[in-house]
Amino acid sequence: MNLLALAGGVGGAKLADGLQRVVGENLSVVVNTGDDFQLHDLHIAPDLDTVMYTLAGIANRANGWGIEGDTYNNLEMISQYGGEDWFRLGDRDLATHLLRSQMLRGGYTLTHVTRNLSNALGVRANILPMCNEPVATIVNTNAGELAFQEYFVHRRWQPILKSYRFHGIDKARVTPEITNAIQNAHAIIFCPSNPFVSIEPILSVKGMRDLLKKSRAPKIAVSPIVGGEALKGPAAKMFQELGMEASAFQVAKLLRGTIDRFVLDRIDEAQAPLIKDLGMRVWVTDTVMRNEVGRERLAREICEWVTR
Ligand code: FO1
Repeated sequence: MNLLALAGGVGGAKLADGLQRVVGENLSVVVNTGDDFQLHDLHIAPDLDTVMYTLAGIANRANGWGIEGDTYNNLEMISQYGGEDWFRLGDRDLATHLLRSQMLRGGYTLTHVTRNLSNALGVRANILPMCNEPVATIVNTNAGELAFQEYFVHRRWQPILKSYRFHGIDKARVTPEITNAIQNAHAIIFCPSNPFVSIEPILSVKGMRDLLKKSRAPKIAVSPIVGGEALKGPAAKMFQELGMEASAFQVAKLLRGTIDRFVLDRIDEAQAPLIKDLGMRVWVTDTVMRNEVGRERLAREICEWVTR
């Protein structure tokens, strides 16, 4: 069975890992690149790397991002020079950014570079950046307009969000690799990633929504909001600041018209009838992936549900 997953960072990477454990190289993961930015003249792609390291089995277990056991000698030196040290690039992680930047400067696409790096790390799934063109998520907050990592990491998502936009999205196009993966997918899974700044940038790439609409594969979303709280990061806070209730039902409403099935945590079971009323089939299970066993179990349940 060919699976296509849409993912942002840590939460999405966990389910992608579960799916890879079930179908191996028959998984393609389309990853948000709106979080990408330039630092020390390097191209940093946090979500791509989080997915890549997780699928390679080398992600830092405590953070979910970065590499397990990495050291920070370069960061100490940057700090000593008075350079920008708020974004913690580990020594091993730095190699990824150096090589990626070098290959991009050499004229290779981000899709090509990502395949190269992830193959070298032994990743079985096909990790696909949402587009090859640069796209940058910009948030408008009570502290003014901020680049995404400035908001997320430097300011620890404390500014109040008013709105957001994806700079460069008008020039972004679905890649041939993504077109192929969507056309061949037997199921399309929206991982539990932030609907505003992880899933929406992917869907906003020109051609993406049309391709998804044309696909007859079941389209299943797993809620990143469980019991009114985000599994990780600012999603719940963002819902509130944008004037919406932070709930699985609200996630389903945002994705109405794009998905036809919804995976709901047991804790939110009372919302199942509301989501069914949106015209979606609902599967209630334990969605919080505490370890690798949990990731694989959830992935397997989803695969069995769609083939039933
Ligand atoms: N997140 C942090 O909260 N602090 C960091 O210092 C940090 C460094 C970092 C380095 C490489 C990388 O690939 C990711 C990193 N992240 C860090 C995570 C990341 O920027 C965010 O979690 C995502 O952009 C949101 O999906």
